[in-house]
Amino acid sequence: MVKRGGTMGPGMWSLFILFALSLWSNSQAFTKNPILSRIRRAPEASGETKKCSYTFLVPEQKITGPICAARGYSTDKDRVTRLDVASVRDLLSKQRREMETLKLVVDVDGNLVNEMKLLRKESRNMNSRVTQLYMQLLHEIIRKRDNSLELAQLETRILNATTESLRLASRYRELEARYSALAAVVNNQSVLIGALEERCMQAYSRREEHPPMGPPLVQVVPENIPVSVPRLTNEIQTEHGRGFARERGSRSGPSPTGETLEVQKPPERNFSAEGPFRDCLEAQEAGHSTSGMYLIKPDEAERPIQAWCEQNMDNGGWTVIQSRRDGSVNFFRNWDSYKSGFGNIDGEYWLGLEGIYRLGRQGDYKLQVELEDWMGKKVYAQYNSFHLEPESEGYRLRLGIYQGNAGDSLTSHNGKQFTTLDRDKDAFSGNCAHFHKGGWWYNACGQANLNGVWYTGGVYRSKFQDGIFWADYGGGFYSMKAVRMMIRPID
Ligand SMILES: [Ca+2]
Repeated sequence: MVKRGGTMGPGMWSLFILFALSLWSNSQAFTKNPILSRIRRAPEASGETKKCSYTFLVPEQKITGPICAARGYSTDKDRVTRLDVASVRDLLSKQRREMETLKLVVDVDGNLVNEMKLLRKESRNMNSRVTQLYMQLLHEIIRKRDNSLELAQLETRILNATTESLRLASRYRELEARYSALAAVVNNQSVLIGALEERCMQAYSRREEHPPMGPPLVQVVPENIPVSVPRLTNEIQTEHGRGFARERGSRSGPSPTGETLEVQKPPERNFSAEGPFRDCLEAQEAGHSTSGMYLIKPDEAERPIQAWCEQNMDNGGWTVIQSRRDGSVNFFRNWDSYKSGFGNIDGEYWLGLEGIYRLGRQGDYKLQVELEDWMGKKVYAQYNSFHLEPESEGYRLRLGIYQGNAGDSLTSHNGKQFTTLDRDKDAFSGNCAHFHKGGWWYNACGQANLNGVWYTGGVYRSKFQDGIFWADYGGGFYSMKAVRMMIRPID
C-alpha cells in the first residue's frame, strides 16, 4: 500500500482520493454525531433534496519520501484518539487527584518538617536549659561545700570558745579559792589587830584611866566564809532621810537611838484590814494565804501589833519577828525601843520583845533563822522550840534543839537576858550592845549578832565585830546581806 517515487501529479491525486475516502467515512460518522447530522439535515427540513459536494483544495506538496496510504489506519487512528481523550482525561483527573493527594502528603510532610524543626529547636532549648541547670547544680554543690567548710570553722571556733570558757571557769575557781584564803587571812588579821589593840589598851591603862575593853572576838570559821565577794568594804547603807552613814574606813558606829516603832501608816499594798489574829498561822487558817502585813493581837496583849506574815515558805503561818535586808533602819537602840518594836513592817523591822513574849505565851512555837549571803545563797537554822521569859526576867531566851545548814550560832545565847545600850544584862564586864552596836541576848558577848550594823559586801573591817554576823556561817567579820527571824506554832 505504499507508493514510492513518481511525479508530482499522480502523488497529488492519490492523496486527494485518500482524503475523499476519509471524508466519506467521516460523513458516516456525522450521521452518528448529533451536531454534524443536524448541520447536514438542515436542507432536508426545508424540503429540498440536494446532494452534497465537497471541493478540497490541497496545496501541492513536494514529496521526497515514500507515501503510505492506509485508509483503515487513518480511521482507526481517529477513533483511538477520542477514546484516548477520554482515557487521558480520566488519567489526567486521576493524576490530578494523585497530585492533590501528593500535595496533601507534601503539605503533611511540610508540617512534619516544621514540627521536626520545632522539636529540634525545643531540643536545643532543652539542652541549653539542662546545661544551665547542671551549671547551677555545680554551683550549688560548690557553695554547699563552702558552707560546710564555714560550718566546720564555726564548730572549731565554738570548741575553742568552750575550751577557753572552761579554762576561765577553772581560773575563776582558783581565784575564788585564793579569795577565800585571803578573806580568812583578813579575818584572822582583824582578830589579831583586835587582840593587839586590847594589849595596847592594857599597857596604856597601867598609866591612865582607860576606855572599856572590847569583848573577846569570835574566832574565824574560814571554811564557811562565802566566797566571790569582790570587795572588802565597811560601807553602811544610809537610812532614808535619817543619815547614820559613816565615812568609809571610819571605825565609829552608828549613833544609838531611842525611837520606837516607826510604822504609823501602813501601805495599802499587801495589807489585810481583817483581824486581828492571834498569829500568822491563824490568819492563814482564816483563808489569808498571801504573804503580807497583818494585825496580830496575841492573848493577853494590850493592843494589836502589825507583823509581816510569811505564808508561802514551808507551809506558811510564819510570824516574822525580825527582818534585815537593806540597812534602811538603825538597830542601835535603847531598851524601850526594843521592847515595843521599831522599823517598817514591809522592810526592816523588830517586832518588839513584849510582842514576841506574848506570842510565845499562847502556845508552843518554833524559831527559824533565815540567812542570805552576798552571793545570794540562803541558809537556815531552826530551833524546835522558842519563847521568851517576861520583862522581869529581861526577856530571857529559851531555845530548843537546833537543826539546819547555817550552823548553830544561837544555842550559846540560850538562857541569856536581852541587853541593850541602856540595860546591860550580859555576862561581859562591859556592855556587849556597845561593842556589837545592837540589842541581843548577849552572853560575853556573842556568836550571833543579827541586830548589828548592816554592811554591804560581806566581809567588813571594824574595830569590833559589829556587823550582822552568824559566826558559824561566815565568821565574825562577814556581815549578812539579809536576815529574817520568824516563829510558828509547832504542828
Ligand atoms: Ca555586861
